[in-house]
Amino acid sequence: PVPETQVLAVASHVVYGYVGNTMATFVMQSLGCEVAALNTVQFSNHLGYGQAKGTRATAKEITDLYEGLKDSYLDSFDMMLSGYLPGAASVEAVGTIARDLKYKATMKPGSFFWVLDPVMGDNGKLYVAEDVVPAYKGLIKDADLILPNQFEAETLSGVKIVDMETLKTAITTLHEKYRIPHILITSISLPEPGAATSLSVVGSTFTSTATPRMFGIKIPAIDCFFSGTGDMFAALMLVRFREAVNNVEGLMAKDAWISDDDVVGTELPLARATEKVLASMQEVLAKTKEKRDEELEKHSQKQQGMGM
Ligand code: PXL
Repeated sequence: PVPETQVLAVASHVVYGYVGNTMATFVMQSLGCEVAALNTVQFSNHLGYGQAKGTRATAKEITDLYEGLKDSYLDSFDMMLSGYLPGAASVEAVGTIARDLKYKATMKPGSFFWVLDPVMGDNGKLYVAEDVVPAYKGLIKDADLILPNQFEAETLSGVKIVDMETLKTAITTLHEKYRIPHILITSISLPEPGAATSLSVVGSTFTSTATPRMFGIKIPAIDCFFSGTGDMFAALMLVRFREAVNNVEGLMAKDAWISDDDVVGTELPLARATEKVLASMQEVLAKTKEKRDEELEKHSQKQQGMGM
């Protein structure tokens, strides 16, 4: 069994519903983590509703909350999960927090691990301010596992992903340019037959001989619109990855690269963790769709009953 994991979770909070930290905190707690949630925004609801009220934390407010934890000696974190950040200055503030935690952890090498979801956009479109892009480029070198979607992987690597060849180039570029040990591209859809009914998750671990060990998992697409899936994915990944590497000495440390000998065959910890995460996602999303379909059905019966 893995000892209790102390996680600093930096993401958004919504009053109603489950996205950002509202999702990630619940997921990690339910799997036994002790979670400190540092909320980067507080909105009434997620932005998929087309409107929301609320406030964004400034970079200074984010930094202050972290300083407060330090002053109270509440900053012994094993892992950090960072998600949506409301601007370039907050991205930089979170980079500073990560480096501080990492520096502290050098007394106990390999004891701090940063899972970074570089939230910037999707489907070819940026949904953050343009200066967030260079801010992320400047700090992902300090992350241990990044979880970009296809668009974010393209933005960070500068490589447009259109086929297997460019996918490999993008991943190799990310490893080499930013020295990131673990990469998981959370959704890839290449223009190929059947692409509409399935999507792929592609991951890679950079070994001590500077070799990317890649793997891909194809999953059936569920025809339904969900919010917060990326946040649920990231939170599950943090937990399952920590479990998977628990037996591999030193793997959690950025400066202790995983050796080729440690990852023979299908034993790549990132791949094992990803399989577990996808199994949970599939189950939860199928149930979510079932419940939504039931509600839609009830709603339409009610309307018919009222002669509408
Ligand atoms: O990860 C999704 C997400 C997170 N945070 C906020 C959001 C959304 C998606 O709509 O609006 C505030």
